[in-house]
Amino acid sequence: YREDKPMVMAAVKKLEENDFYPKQLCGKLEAAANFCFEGVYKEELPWGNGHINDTYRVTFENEQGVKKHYILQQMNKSIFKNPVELMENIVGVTEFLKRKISANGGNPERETLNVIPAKDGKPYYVDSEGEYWRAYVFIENTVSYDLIDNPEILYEGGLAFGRFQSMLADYPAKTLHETIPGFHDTRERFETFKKAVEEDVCSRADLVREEIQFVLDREEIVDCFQDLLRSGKISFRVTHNDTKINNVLMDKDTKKGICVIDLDTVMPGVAMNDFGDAVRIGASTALEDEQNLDKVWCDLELFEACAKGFIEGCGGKLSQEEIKLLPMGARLMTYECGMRFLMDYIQGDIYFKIHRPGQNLDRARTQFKLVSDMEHKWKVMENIVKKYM
Ligand code: ADP
Ligand code: GN1
Ligand code: MG
Repeated sequence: YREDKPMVMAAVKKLEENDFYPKQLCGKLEAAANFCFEGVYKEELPWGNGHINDTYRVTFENEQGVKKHYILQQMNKSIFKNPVELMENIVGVTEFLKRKISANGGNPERETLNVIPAKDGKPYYVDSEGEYWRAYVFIENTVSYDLIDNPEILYEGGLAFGRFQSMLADYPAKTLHETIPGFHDTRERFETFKKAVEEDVCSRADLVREEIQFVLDREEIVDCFQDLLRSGKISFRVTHNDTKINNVLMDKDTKKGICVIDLDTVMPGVAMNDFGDAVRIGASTALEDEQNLDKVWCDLELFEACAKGFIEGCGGKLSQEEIKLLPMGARLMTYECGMRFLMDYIQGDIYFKIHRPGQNLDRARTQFKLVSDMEHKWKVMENIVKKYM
C-alpha cells in the first residue's frame, strides 16, 4: 500500500467488504498512510510489552531502497478520555526536553521521544473508526527490560528517570492537562477498590478474599504522601508517573539509559512515586506475572542501585525528606499497583491487557509478595537511602 490516502482508503474499503482482514489491520494501514513517514509502506510488527496502548513498529522504504522504522501507536481511548489534550501534553514536554537536551550537548532525536505529525499537521490521526493514532521516531539499537538482574543496568534506569524529573523541574506545570484524574491518589484508589469488591460484578471476590484482606489491612499507608503534601513537608513536582522499568530504553551495546518513553501520564506528582514504580519491577527478582511466588522478592542490591541512580539523576533537587521517603515510594507504588491489578481481576479484566486468564491475579500476587518482603526489609531499605542523604 502506497502512502497516498485515496488508494489506501480504497484498499481498506475493499478489504472490509470482503471481510478479508480484521478491522484492526485496516485501522493500522489507514493510520500508517496518514503520517509523515518517508517512502512506501513495507510491514508492521506488534512491538513491546505495554499494558495500555497498541504499539507497532512500522517499516517504510524510500526510493533508494533504504528502510526506516517508526513507532505507530493506537492510543487507548477508554483509558485516556481526551487524546487531543494528551497529545498537547506530549508535544509540550518533548519540545521542552529537546531544547534542554540540545543545550546540554545531547542528541534530541535519541534522548527523548520525537512526535511525527500526521499529514494534516496534527500530532495525531483519527481513523475512520474514530480511533486515535500517534507516531514517534523509532529509537534504534535500544532494548527495554521487563526483568533486570544486573544492578548496573538498574542504576542506569534509576538515573534516566531521575534525570527526566530533574530536566522537567522548571516545566510550567500549570499547562499540563490531567490525563487520568487522581492517577496516584492512593486514597481514592482504595475507596474505588472497596466499591468494586462490594459490587463484585463477576462474582470473583470470594476467590480472592486473602488478597482483598491484604489490601484492606494496609489502609494506614494510603494517605501518607497526601498528608505530607497537605502539611507542606513535600511538594508536587512534574513527574512521569509510570516509571515501569520497560519505559526507559537502554542502549543495546552500552546498556546506558537512553530515553524515557511512555509520557502519557506526565503530570504534577510526587518524586518518591517515580522512584517507587521503578523499584517495583526493577528490583524484583521475577517477572510481574510470575506464578511461583517463591521466586519473587525485592533484591536489596538492586534496590540500592536504583536509589543511587535516581538520586544522582535528580541532580541534588530532592530534599532530605524526599530521599528519606524513597522506601515508602517503593512500598506504596507496589501496593497501589497490586490493588489495581486485583481490582481489574475482580471487575473482569477491563483495564490492563491480559494474555491469559488469571494474569491480573498473578500480577496482583507478585506485587503483594513484594510489599510483604519490603516490610520485612524495611529498616535495611531506610538505611540504604540514608547513605545518600
Ligand atoms: P504502553 O503505554 O502500552 O506501555 P509504550 O509507549 O510504553 O506503551 O510502548 C510500548 C513499548 O514499545 C515500550 O516498552 C518499548 O519497548 C517500545 N517503544 C515505545 N516507543 C518506542 C520508540 N520511540 N522507539 C523504540 N521503542 C519504543
Ligand atoms: C501500565 O503502560 P504501561 O504498561 O507502561 C500502567 C501503569 C502500571 C503498569 C503496571 C496508564 O503501564 O500505571 O503501573 O501498567 N499505565 C497506566 O505494569 O495505567
Ligand atoms: Mg509502557
